[in-house]
Amino acid sequence: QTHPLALAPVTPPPPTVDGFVKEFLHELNTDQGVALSRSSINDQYTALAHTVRNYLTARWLETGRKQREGHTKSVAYLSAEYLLGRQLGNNLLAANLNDVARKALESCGLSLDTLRAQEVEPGLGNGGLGRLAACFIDSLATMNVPCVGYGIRYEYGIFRQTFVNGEQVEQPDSWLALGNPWEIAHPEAAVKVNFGGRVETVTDEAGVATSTWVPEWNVLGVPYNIMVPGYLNGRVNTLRLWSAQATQAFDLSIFNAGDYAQAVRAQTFAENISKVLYPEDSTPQGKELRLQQQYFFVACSLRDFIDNQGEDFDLRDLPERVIFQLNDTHPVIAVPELMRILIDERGFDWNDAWAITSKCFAYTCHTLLPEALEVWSVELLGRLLPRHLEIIYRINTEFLEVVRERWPDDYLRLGRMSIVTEYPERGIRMAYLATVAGIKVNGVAALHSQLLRDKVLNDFAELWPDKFINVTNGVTPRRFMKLANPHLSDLITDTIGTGWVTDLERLEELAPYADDADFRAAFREAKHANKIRLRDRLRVRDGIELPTDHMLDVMVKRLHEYKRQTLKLLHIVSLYEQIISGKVDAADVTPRTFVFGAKAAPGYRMAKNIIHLINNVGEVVNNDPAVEGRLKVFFPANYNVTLAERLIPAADLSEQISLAGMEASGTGNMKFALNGAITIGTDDGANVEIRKLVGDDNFFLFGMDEPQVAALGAKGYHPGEYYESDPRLKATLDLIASGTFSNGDHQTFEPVVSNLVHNDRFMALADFTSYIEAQAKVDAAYADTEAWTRSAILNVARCGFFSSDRSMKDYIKLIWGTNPVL
Ligand code: 26Q
Repeated sequence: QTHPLALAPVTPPPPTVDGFVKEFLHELNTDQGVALSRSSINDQYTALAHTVRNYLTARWLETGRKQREGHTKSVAYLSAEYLLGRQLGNNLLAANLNDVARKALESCGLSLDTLRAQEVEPGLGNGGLGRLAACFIDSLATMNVPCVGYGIRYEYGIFRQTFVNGEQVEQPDSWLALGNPWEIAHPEAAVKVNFGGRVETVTDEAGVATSTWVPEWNVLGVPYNIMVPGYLNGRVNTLRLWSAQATQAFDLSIFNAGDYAQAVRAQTFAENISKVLYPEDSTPQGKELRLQQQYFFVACSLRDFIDNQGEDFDLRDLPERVIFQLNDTHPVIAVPELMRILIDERGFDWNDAWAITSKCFAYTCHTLLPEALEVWSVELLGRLLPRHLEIIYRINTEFLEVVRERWPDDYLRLGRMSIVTEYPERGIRMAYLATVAGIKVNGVAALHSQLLRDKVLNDFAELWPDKFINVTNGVTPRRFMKLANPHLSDLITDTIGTGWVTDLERLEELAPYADDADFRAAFREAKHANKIRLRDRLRVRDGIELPTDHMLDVMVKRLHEYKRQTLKLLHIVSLYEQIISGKVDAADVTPRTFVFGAKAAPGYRMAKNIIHLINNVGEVVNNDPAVEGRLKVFFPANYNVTLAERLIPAADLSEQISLAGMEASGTGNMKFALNGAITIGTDDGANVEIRKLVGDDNFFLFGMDEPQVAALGAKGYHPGEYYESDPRLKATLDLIASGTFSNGDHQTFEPVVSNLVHNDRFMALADFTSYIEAQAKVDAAYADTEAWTRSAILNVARCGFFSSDRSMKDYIKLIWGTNPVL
């Protein structure tokens, strides 16, 4: 009774220029409902995106079918953030449609580049953690590994940053305003999520207690699917993002029925849950809505995954079907949720439920900062998720039994390890819950993993030494080399062939060419072309006139004190101070352009003050004739993935200057090295591994290492001593304090200066001298163009390890035990 044509997915015309034109015009006419002659750029962009999507659809359906029928083990990546970046260029690349699309559009009188510029990037993440999730799903698709990414479809992603008189002002990111051609909504597959209420416990004759959750309100989770195409391999995985919607029951129950208008307004209460991404990335506030978001997407995702296993699936087999990878603690509420499903909905007893649950999760930690570890207040958790709180308490009781057995009478240890803390209020330590439940706990770079074992989670590592492993982060070479840096990519491909894009260790074949003068010249030409591309972009984007004959020195990352943007700033101000005080002749200064990119969490006062200071320093330095144009400081607003793709390939120097022991890994550092920038950096995060691979001669190391930082902290750190004893540092800070960068006003930047001199938690002053000396070495090295180029090439050649494909291989081997499936 089925039409024979319906047996296979519909495929678009062959990927020829004519076929593509046909499909594109069909989309424009039927989907957008406009003729080419009357279409807007957004119509054209949307039709183009749909055309590309159509070419991928058959593969997508096929991937889904195989995954369902194959009963293979999947990775379910649970992440509150996916910082995807623009989709069009990436998907054209993955589907090998670039040339065809360009020509097809040309034949319609349209420019592919113009249409690409129309896309608003989905900024559904804060920074490194969200971008890592995006790189990982790209790699898994490219490596043919079954994976579904689960997350939240925020209506507003990370805010858009603007500057008003040098100060950060946030604008909402209405990325969906013109539609999102890459998503497919499935309202019919919505999932109900309960909240609030109470737990009823009944005890039977045998004394066995049964708990039932009687929730108070609920919302619907509507899934939106986004394609995740592998690179040229025909696999298309799925990213499933959940959007919150009100239910009927909701309107009538907690908000008074009868008042129709009020009931309709009440819908927004439910829809608030997926309204906006929280823009904090290191000091989580225990906000109720944030916990709602976490439970919302986790409950939807577990329900979805389990239901997709089919009616007669035995949940005892769940560990053979899935590993839920927890991207930081944000989705850890999934642990008690799975227990609840197994016990309350499927009738398992506690031990059987725990036997299953404790095989289904693994936990990735992304921090070392104590204030970044999530702790949920028991009061809040009990109010929002009373049954989950009860389950967490039982998990804790049984866990502490294990601890007591191993260390009888060690009460201090019991207190230290308890999932439930009593201070400063009673709370649930989500990292501990994840550690207890996870089959593995991984840090994101070798040093970070070691510090997790030795410090943050030391008690747990003593109990379960094999649970703790390292998987060093990586980045996708598809987006961050092939797409972002076509000049260098073409040069590499011309030299060693195409294989490197999916086998990045092959970049080492470039190493011999570091000694080839022609190759070095070609490499420099690519770098220069990238500076011109960047100059053109910044000109229209920000009205910035970027010199293309300067050393380009770049620091781009979230604004945080531990990352030490102020240290970079002290370097710049110091150079300036030396010129205006006549200590240095401007003509002897190496021409350098400093570029910053950084968003501050909107509530982070100090970070915002630092942004203001950077902007004002730029204003003064850029316009002072005494500098003779040899130093420029630019801070393009709203650093995002799209800008990163232009900026990183143009950079000569990569600033990775966090206080040792603070940056878990960093991933920008990897992107720069792979694009031929040389790093000036501390011995922190993945910098350690970069330096080991590229060699000391090709890396500018400075500053204290982690043990030295710890020793200085233990001894007592007094930044004022550095200020008093180093005249260059003193002159630098005094210049800022004097009001030079604030029209003579002494108050504006007083918080930054006095914090550095009197507190300086991240020891910028202690590392200042070492940093300045390393920067002098940078200048000297840059003067020898051939030697510099050689070093830059060796950075590219030796950093193949930092492909996210390698990270994924490590996860598969050390944690997941899943297999690539064709
Ligand atoms: C948590 C609760 C409430 C509100 C916000 C948050 C929250 C959100 C985002 C906490 C942390 C983040 C993001 C953290 C992050 O991006 N960490 C970075 O992860 C990268 C990938 O592993 C590392 O390379 C960086 O070193 C690390 O800082």
